[in-house]
Amino acid sequence: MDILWQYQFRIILLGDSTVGKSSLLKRFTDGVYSDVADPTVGVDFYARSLEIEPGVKIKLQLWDTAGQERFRSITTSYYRNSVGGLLVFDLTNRKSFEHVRDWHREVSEHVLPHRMVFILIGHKSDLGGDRKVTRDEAERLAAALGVRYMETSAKCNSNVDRAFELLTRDVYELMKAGEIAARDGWDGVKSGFNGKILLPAEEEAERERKCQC
Ligand SMILES: Nc1nc2c(ncn2[C@@H]2O[C@H](COP(=O)(O)OP(=O)(O)O)[C@@H](O)[C@H]2O)c(=O)[nH]1
Ligand SMILES: [Mg+2]
Repeated sequence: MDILWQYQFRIILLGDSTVGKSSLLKRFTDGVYSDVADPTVGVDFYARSLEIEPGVKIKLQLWDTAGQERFRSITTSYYRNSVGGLLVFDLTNRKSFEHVRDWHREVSEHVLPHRMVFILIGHKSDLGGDRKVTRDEAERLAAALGVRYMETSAKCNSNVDRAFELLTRDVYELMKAGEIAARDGWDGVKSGFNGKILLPAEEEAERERKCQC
């Protein structure tokens, strides 16, 4: 049963509209894909747990930016309360690739003095014939930004799990090294240990108890 977690990481998806952010999330959390994604229907966040090493389960809270992709329309707290981000572009859409630097700059500025861990995602790799961005130039951008690069397809379920796992692992390693830590008033990383491991139901009760004060 999927009830215990030691840490929760809050991760956001960034990138232009229609690059495939919601499709990536649906594939990763529900295992489904639809060619007729409706941009107006979406949930705020998705969740899935990963066992990052034996006995260490990390709950990922994955936030979608449905309808807010217009540059600078996303609120600062949305960035600030996240520990990781997938910078997504569409391999068949040159403009979406050119905007990656803008997304990266926008977010990095807002989370200062803290840092966000990113992974660059070239998405829709199944549409190889329509490719407008080479792997080489995407890798060069990733190197310039100091992040990993991965090509994914939600349609063919290629590299989707792997991309989320790699990002999670990077955050986890930085946390183990003490470079990222849970802080009061910050939702990026939460620890399930509070002397004991809380079950979700207990957490709920705990929150309700606090609210009555
Ligand atoms: N060929 C292909 N199309 C995709 C893939 N992922 C998403 N799409 C399509 O791209 C369009 C936009 O996807 P969506 O997830 O809504 O993008 P968002 O606006 O970034 O959330 C939809 O028609 C999807 O079906 C993929 O991996 N391959
Ligand atoms: Mg969407």
